[in-house]
Order: sequence, then structure tokens, then C-alpha cells
Amino acid sequence: MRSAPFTLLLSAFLCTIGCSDDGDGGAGGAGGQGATGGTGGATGGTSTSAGGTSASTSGTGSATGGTSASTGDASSSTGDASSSASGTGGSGGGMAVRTPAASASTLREAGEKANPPILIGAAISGGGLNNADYKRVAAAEHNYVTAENEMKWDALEPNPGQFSWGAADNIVNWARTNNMKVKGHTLVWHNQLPGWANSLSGATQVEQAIRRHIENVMGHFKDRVDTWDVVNEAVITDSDTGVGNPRMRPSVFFNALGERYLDLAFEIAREQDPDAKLYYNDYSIDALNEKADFVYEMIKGMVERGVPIDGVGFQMHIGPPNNEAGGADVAANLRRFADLGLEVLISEMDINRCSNQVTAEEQLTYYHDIVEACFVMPECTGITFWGINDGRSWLNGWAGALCNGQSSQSLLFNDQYQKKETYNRVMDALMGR
Ligand code: 9MR
Repeated sequence: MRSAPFTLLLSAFLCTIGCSDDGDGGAGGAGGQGATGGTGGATGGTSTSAGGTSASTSGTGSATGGTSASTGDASSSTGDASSSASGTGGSGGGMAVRTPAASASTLREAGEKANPPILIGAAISGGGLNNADYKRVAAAEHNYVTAENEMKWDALEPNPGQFSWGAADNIVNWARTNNMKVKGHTLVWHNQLPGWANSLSGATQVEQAIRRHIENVMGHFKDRVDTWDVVNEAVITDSDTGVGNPRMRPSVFFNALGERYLDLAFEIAREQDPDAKLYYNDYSIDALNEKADFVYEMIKGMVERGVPIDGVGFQMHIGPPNNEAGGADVAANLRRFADLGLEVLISEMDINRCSNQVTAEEQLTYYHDIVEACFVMPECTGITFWGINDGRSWLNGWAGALCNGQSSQSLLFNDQYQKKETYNRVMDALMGR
């Protein structure tokens, strides 16, 4: 396992997904999917224009008490696993467990037959859906979809009040045809914002833009998308590994509204859909580190203020440019968030092998132990991998990932769409092995 000092040293000169000046959305992965490319969709449907967190470390607050098997509809086909989360949190209630399937031949089946079920997701790109093997593996092995780029602000609202739905609709409709649930990603994020949104200023302008965006996007996908990353990556540290001076990230949103932009976004989202699951999502908060502590206090404050938040996504990008996290650390971290009464999710998992910072053996251990940490907790309602096959990983083309033209070897399938040993280790964890 990589020692913290080395990680720190390395991260001191890396600046990638956590940098506040990377608003152009980056280069896209080796598969050629750009951040804004080729929506090809109808435009129109415009405008319904309306109108100090402390950084203290907190205990893990692990639940104590005996275990009790939870019950749930293990046979549900697409598995509304999220419903199983309610009522299981809270430090006084004893720790429930998830029971694995007796047998399963795909990840999806293992998730659906677990009790309670757990969603098994993948980031899906429009480009990937042009490939028959990609589509076959994606649908056979997963029942939860996150659009890799096609539902971001720049893709959906390229001009103020003018929406472009085509590329996102393709993914959402493909998912639904294959009985997969969709997570909307992402409503309010400093990155992949169109230029016009980035140059807004003043509380009124920015609040109106947030409102119009959320209302139109959630309105368009209503009845097709019922889980949302409402706010993404609102916190920054000096290093992308989650270390050093955690603070609210400067952005067009934070600069105009302060921290209350998070409350506002969740409240508008709740007005739009009283039943949707509303999540906060961030990277390098996977382990018990400074950024995770800061985000914990931020989310705790929101829960205490009655902000309508249902859960937190832990991206779980392991290896450069982000943090490393062992299974025990992940378990303790997820537990304290679940004890706030929230769902927790692994939302963007991949493990980068470039530069051998994570060895092949460590990668297998991480995949098994991190998936296991989530799987055993009924409050952990989904595990999403950030892509299908290595060749299309965003990491391959991302400078801070240190790949230098090589494959990041970060996912569960190789370029021939064959299962890798990483797949087997994930399957073992889902089967309680
Ligand atoms: O995988 C996405 C890549 O194709 C884009 O170029 C990049 C631009 O920011 O965004 C990637 O996805 C990110 C996700 O939306 C939010 N968390 C970090 C992910 C990896 O950078």
C-alpha cells in the first residue's frame, strides 16, 4: 500500500480533477468522448426562468449492537435498493447486514438477488453505445446508469435557457429499455459549465440560473430519472488526494451565494420531485482524510438544517490523481455518514494502475475490500464503476493520471470486453466471499 508521504509528495505537483481552473472539462478519455461533443439532439423547450463549515475532525460514530439480518424484496428485478436504506441508519439502531445471493452469474444478478438488493452501476458514454460488445456487457452486468458526460450543464444547456436533450435522451432511453435505473449527473458543478454560466455574477443572476437549470432538467427527465447528483465536488483541498486546507471550492456558485448554494440546489430539486433521491457527490473523500472530515461536517450541517438530502456518493477514484483508501477506512467513513440517516453510494469507482503507484496485487485487494465495505452495509445502495472497459477510461487521457499514452488498466473488462481478475474480485465481494 502506498505510503501517505509518497502520495503527498506526488500530489503536490499534480493538479487535475480537483483544480479550480479546469473549467473546460478536460480532454475526455481515450475512447474519444469529449465533454461536450456531439449532442445531435433537438434544442428548444426553453426557459421557465424564475425567479462556515468547520473542518473539525469527527468521530466515526459507528453503530453498535448486535447484527440483524434485514429483510427486503430480494427478487425485485431492477432493485429499488434505495428504498431499503431508510430506517437503517442511526447510531442507536444496531447494525444491520446485507445477505448475499445464493448464486449469480453476473454482477447485476448478484446485486439484484442480495437482500436487500444493491444497484450495480456503470458510467455510460454515447460513444460506447455505438459498440455492440460495449452495450452487451453494460446491460448484462449492470442495472444502474450514470451518463459519463451527456447530462452535465454544458451538454444540456449550452445557451441560457436553451436546452439540448438528444445525447442524454439516447442514454436514458437505452437504459430504460434494458431495465436499468438512471442517476442524473450532475445538476450543479463548477466543471463542464458553459462559458455563459461561468461568467454570471451576483446572487440574483446565479440563483435564477440554478433554478432554471434544475427545473428544466429535472422536469424533462421526470418519470425516467429518480436519483440525482444535485451538487458535485463543492469542496477542495490543496492536494487532489484530499489532503491540505480543506475548504469550500471557489466557483461561480460559491462566489455569488456562499455555502448556501448547496441548500438552495437541494431545495429546488426537492420542489421538482418530492420522491427523487437527492445526493451530494465528491472525490477523495473515500478514506478518513481531511477532505472527508470537512465534507462530513458540511453534510451534517445540512441534515441538521433540514436540507432535503438523501445520500452521499463517494466517487472512489483510487490511485493517481486521487486518493487511495483501504477497505477498513472506507467502512469507517461510510458508517459515519450512514449514521446521519443517509444513504451512501460508491459512485464512480476505478483503480488506476498507471505508474505502478497501485500495484496489480493492491488493485485486486482494493477492489475486493472496498466493494465488500459497501456491500455489507444496507445503507450502501449502489456501486457504480466509472466505465466498462479499460480502453475507454477517462484516466487514459488525463494528465494527472500519469498514463503517458498507456492504458490505466483501471476497470473490470479488457479491450476485448473479457472479464479481468478485477471482475472476479468484485464478484467475490458481492457474493460474500
Ligand atoms: O469521465 C469524464 C471525462 O470524460 C470528462 O472529460 C471529465 C471532465 O471533467 O469528467 C469525467 O467524469 C468526472 C465526473 O463527471 C465527476 N467526477 C470525476 C470524473 C472523472 O474526472
